Amino acid sequence: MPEYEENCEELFSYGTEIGRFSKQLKHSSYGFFHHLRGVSVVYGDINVLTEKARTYVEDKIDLCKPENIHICDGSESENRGLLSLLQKQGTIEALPKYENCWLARTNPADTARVESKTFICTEKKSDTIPTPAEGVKGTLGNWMSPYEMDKAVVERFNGCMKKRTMYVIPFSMGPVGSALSKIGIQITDSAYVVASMRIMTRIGQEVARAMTEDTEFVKCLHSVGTPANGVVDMPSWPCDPERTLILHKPQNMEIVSYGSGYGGNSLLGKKCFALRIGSTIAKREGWLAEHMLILGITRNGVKRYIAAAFPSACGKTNLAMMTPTLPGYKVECVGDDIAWMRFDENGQLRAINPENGFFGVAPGTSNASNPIAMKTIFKNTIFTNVAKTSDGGVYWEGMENDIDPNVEITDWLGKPWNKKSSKTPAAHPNSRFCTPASQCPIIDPQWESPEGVPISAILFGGRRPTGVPLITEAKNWKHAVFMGASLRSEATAAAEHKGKVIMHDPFAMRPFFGYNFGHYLQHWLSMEKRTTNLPKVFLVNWFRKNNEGKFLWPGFGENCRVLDWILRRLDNEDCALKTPIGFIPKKGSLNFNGLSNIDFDELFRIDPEFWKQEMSSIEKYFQEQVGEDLPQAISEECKSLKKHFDNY
Ligand code: GTP
Ligand code: SPV
Ligand code: MN
Repeated sequence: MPEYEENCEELFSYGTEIGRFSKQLKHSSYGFFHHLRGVSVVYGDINVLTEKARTYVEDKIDLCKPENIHICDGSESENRGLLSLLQKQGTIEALPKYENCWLARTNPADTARVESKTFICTEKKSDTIPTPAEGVKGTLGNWMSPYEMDKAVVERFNGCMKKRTMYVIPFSMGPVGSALSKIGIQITDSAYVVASMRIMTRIGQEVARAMTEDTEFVKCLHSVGTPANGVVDMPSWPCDPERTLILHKPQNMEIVSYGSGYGGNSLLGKKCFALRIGSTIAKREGWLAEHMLILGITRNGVKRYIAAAFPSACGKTNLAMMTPTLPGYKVECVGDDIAWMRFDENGQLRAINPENGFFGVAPGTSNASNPIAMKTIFKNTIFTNVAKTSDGGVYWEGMENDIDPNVEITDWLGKPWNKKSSKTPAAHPNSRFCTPASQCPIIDPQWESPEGVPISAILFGGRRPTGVPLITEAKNWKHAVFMGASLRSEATAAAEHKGKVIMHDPFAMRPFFGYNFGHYLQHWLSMEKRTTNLPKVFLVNWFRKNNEGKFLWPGFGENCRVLDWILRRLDNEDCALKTPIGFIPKKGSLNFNGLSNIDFDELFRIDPEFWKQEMSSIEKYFQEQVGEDLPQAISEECKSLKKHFDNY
């Protein structure tokens, strides 16, 4: 009994709503009070963890030395407690215009993924990245040795959670219990991360209960960190940008992330697990973990599913939720960022969305561009780094026509902002909404189907202001893999790259490969052996511009015209013209009904000068970056196309 009294004191000194909640809950549902490695468990039931999971947590307690421990159960009341704690800490504020919506402002030094600080750790460097040519800096990922990783982890994590709460989040990527799903345990010292993970993944008791001692899980350790000099710049958003590191050790199914609270750096189920670790599991098990949206499209009562890989901030969320402008079409959304796909016993490619929410780019989202997103995000949503209106709502670039013109605006940094006089954007270009997928009014009825949805076509795409046609169909599977490998796109605000340089971004996966890109290409090529029913593959480009720098294509809902052409190709309609770079629509075969001023010729012009340069760049990229690891089939595709344009 004295121990219990003492614990109540501790709970009180935990000092927050959540502490009081825990006290109530402990009396009611959790029964006895517990310690783990001498540290009090102030919330949740450690007995839900498997022996292996508990051992993992204990190890990290010894390393991080938290003040107390909170085992997440995923409940509504837990969430309310966390949100109220975050409010007290000044991390989030309420947005009273909407229902259960919140605005978080990060430290301005922590606003995007940091690719330069993201590493894969393997014994052999060549398992992680291809060997670049002499004197060339590799750009297909960063490698770290296990020795360096251990050193970096100890330097940063030893005692990093002193005076902080360690949250333990059991989570599932994919519907709980589906054979295609995978489980993770994330440890974090950020309540913002817990609240966001609760939206983005399935978390808590339900997941813990689905685990047995045999359940493998991905071990995810995260701390926002403290700068080496001990000075926290912004107490409402602690982070350590100088020493940020995002580490992955595929062999141990382990992720360690330090120093950032933002997005893909801290919501470890997303890029770290579902793509980087995921791609290594997929390679081993014979499936694909890809940076792809999944949508269903119905035409004439026939429904098909399409997956599409575009680099970060290049249109996945928008396409996944599009409102078709053509009558008779219906689009439904399965996922907007990640697809896990495998061929079933009948040779049909099937995909699941391993996520449970959308972490979507806010700027550009409006009732005109993406009305479905606008119908999704105004309840139960955490907004990060958007601007705020004086009537308790949000604002970002693109929402000009969606707000009351008389409201005052406070920018993402908390400063007054005025459209006429302010020279900086109101919302950070990588500001985002974090919102439950189930709220999407066009969420596909099959979105949580444990066996996944059948995929008929795969799209690759990027931001290419010049040269690349609106749509091109691959000639065959090898050419399709070559198309994915040659993908290039303008840099965006989703990571730290500055300016609008055209970057190579093979398969829209450059920041997300968990292993050597050459081996990844081999894996894609090998799919041909798994089925006689390969999906058709297309390259799209919504972003081609005219001489005046204006987009040639209206995009968004009008992209259904391109999907329509794709569906007709799936039906083997004779509407394609063979060109050296693949099949393009025959003139008149794209449905332009109701559209005016579309310059078909310019949208589809294949400029030999452009393609000569493009093929030189791609060949150089493959030689310099992939070298010996480039599969012969891809090098042959490249050579023959280059030769064609060299001889033009
Ligand atoms: P991540 O979440 O970073 O992976 O990004 P994403 O691929 O989901 O990109 P998203 O759909 O959020 O789009 C990013 C930006 O591209 C937004 O500002 C959109 O307005 C813009 N965009 C999307 N689709 C189109 C389009 O068809 N045409 C044009 N011009 N812009 C588009
Ligand atoms: C991306 O950058 O591709 C995203 C956002 O989807 S993040 O979760 O930060 O990776
Ligand atoms: Mn993404």
